[in-house]
Amino acid sequence: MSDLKLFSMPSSGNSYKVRLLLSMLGMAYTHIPCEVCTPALEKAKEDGSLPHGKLPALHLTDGAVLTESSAILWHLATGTKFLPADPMTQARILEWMFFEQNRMENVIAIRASLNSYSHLSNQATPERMAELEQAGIALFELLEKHLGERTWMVGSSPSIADIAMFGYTHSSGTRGGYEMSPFPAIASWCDRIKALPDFIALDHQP
Ligand SMILES: N[C@@H](CCC(=O)N[C@@H](CS)C(=O)NCC(=O)O)C(=O)O
Repeated sequence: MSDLKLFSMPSSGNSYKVRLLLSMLGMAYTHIPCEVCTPALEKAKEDGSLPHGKLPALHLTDGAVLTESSAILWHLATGTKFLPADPMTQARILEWMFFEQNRMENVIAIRASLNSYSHLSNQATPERMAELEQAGIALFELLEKHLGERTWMVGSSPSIADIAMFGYTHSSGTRGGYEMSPFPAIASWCDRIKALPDFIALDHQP
């Protein structure tokens, strides 16, 4: 049996989701940081540590390797308070996790990447940024309505739906360049997540 090992990108929301849950679960692991455009990332790709060529990748103690942040969150949260056993609650959690990957990530995370990674700046044309801004605002309006009516994304306690949705949403203003003041329910929800025990910020490195 080897240690639990996480290959993760320090600046990435998808990797952050996994680091955040591991912290909240109090799980010990070895962190292998692989930042974008660094030799560490190239090495991890070349030596087979990233079966799909992407981060995060969790190397389990039995040698299995799990990729895709949502699958990793689901695996780690199984049997914990972050993934209640009730089937309808689980379906709702999946609903938001798919929403995050299919609707949010390709707008919010892309705008943040174009805004903050210098190697992508040539793709950050005014037209593309404006298009992503409008698409993001429509998503935040939807999320604002949802969170205006409840405390957590699903049910009455924080779950991996909150962690998945928080991964990029929390830094939409600072990294994505979105004006977030019209969305107070989203801000309050972010504050509730930040107040949870063993919360860590994106830039906290294990
Ligand atoms: N849907 C995947 C996305 C994985 C992904 O695209 N990871 C990016 C960072 S957010 C990555 O590995 N980029 C490095 C590269 O493509 O070379 C997940 O949620 O894990």
